[in-house]
Amino acid sequence: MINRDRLWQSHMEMAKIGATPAGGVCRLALSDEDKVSRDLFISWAREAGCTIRIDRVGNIFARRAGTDPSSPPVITGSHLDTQPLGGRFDGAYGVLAGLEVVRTLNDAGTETRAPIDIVVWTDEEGCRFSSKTMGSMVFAGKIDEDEVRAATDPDGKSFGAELERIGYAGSEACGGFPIKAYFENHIEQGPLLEQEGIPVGAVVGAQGQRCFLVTVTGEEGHAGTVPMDQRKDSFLGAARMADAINRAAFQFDPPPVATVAHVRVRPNSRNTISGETVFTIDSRYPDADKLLQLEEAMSAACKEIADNMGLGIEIARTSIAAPVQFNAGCVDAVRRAAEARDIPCMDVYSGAGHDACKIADLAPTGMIFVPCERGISHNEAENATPDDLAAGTQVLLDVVVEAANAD
Ligand code: HGY
Ligand code: MN
Ligand code: MN
Repeated sequence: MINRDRLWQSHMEMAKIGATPAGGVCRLALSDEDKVSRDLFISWAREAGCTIRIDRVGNIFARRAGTDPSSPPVITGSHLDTQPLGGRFDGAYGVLAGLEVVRTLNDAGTETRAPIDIVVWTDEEGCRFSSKTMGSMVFAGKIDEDEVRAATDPDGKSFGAELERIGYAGSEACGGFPIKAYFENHIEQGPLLEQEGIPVGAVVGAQGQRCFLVTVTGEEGHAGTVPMDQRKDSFLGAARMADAINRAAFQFDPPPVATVAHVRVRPNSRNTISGETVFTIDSRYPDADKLLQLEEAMSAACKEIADNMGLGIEIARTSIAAPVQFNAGCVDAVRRAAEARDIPCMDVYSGAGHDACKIADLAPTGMIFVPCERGISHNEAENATPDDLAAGTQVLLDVVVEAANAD
C-alpha cells in the first residue's frame, strides 16, 4: 500500500518552493523556483535509488531499474512548473505520485520487469514562453527543439538561455525511444469528481485546442486632446473583440471555452491613447470541426471591429491540438485497478490539456484524475485531500506494475 502521509508530506515540502502569501505557488518554467523544485525532486529520486537522465530541453527522467533492462520503460509523471498564481497540486501531484509508487515498491522489495521512469516535463503551463507543454511536445517530435530554445519571455529572455542558466540543458536526445506505457496522475481541475463524491477518475480523453496571438494596431495620441470620434484606440478595439469572442462561443450549444487573458498594451500610459494592444485567445472544444468554425467566427468578428474602427489587425495561430482519446486498454486498466481496490471510479473527460495528450501518439497512454476542492485550479486556493491523492496513487501503482510486468 502506498504511504498516504509520506505522499502528503512530499506535497507540502514541494509547495514551500515558490510559495505565495495566499497559500499558492509560483514556479514559472525555468525560473529559480523551477530549478529548486527540480533539484528537490532529483534528490528524492536519487534517495529512492533512481538514476537520472536529462534531455536537451530539460525533461527529467528518474529511472527505477527493471529486471529486464532491455525492456522499454513504463513512464509516469507530470510537471513542476506552475501558473503565476498557481496551486500546490497542479502538476506536482503527478510527479509526486510517481515518486510514491517507486518509494512503495522499494519498501516492499518489489521488482518489475520493465524499468519505471518518473518524468518531469519542462514548461507544461506555457505561461512564461509562447506555448504550453513545450517539453513533452519536443519529446514527441511535435515542435522543433531549436524553435523552442529561441522562444522568449516578455522580458526577452530565451528558453535556451534560461535552461542553461538553471543548469538543466541536458545532453540526452529528446525522445526517440520506445515506451511501454505512459500514465499521468493529475487533479481534475473541474468539479465533477467532487460533486459525485468519487475519488478516482479514469480519463477517457481531452478536448482539442486552438490558440492565437492577436495584434491590434491603432495610433498613440494625447488622452486630453484627441476628440473621441477621431481616435484609433487599439485597447478599445481589443476590448470589443474580447466581447465578440465571448459571444461567438455562445453560438454553439454547449459553448466551447474561449478565453482572452494575456494582454499587453503599448505604451500602457495613463494619458496616452494605446497605439498597440496584443492579446491571446485560448479556445477549446471536444469537436475539432466546431472548434474550426469558432476560429472562423472569432476571426471574422475581430476583423469587422478593426475595419469599423480604422485599426490594423493581425491574428497569428500559436497552437493547435486535436482532441485526444486515451488508449482504451489504459483507461480500462485504471477502471480495473480501482475496482480491485474497492475504490469508486468513474470515467471523466479532461477540459484541461496535459503532457499525456502529447504522449498519446507515442505510446499507450492513460490518466488518473482525483478531485480538487470546488474544481478550482490555476488559483492559489487549489486544494485536494490526502485520502484522494492516496487513492489515485494506489491505482497508479497497480496500473504501472501491471504494465511493467506485461508481455
Ligand atoms: O492549460 C492547460 O490546460 C493546462 O492546465 N496547463
Ligand atoms: Mn497541469
Ligand atoms: Mn495547469
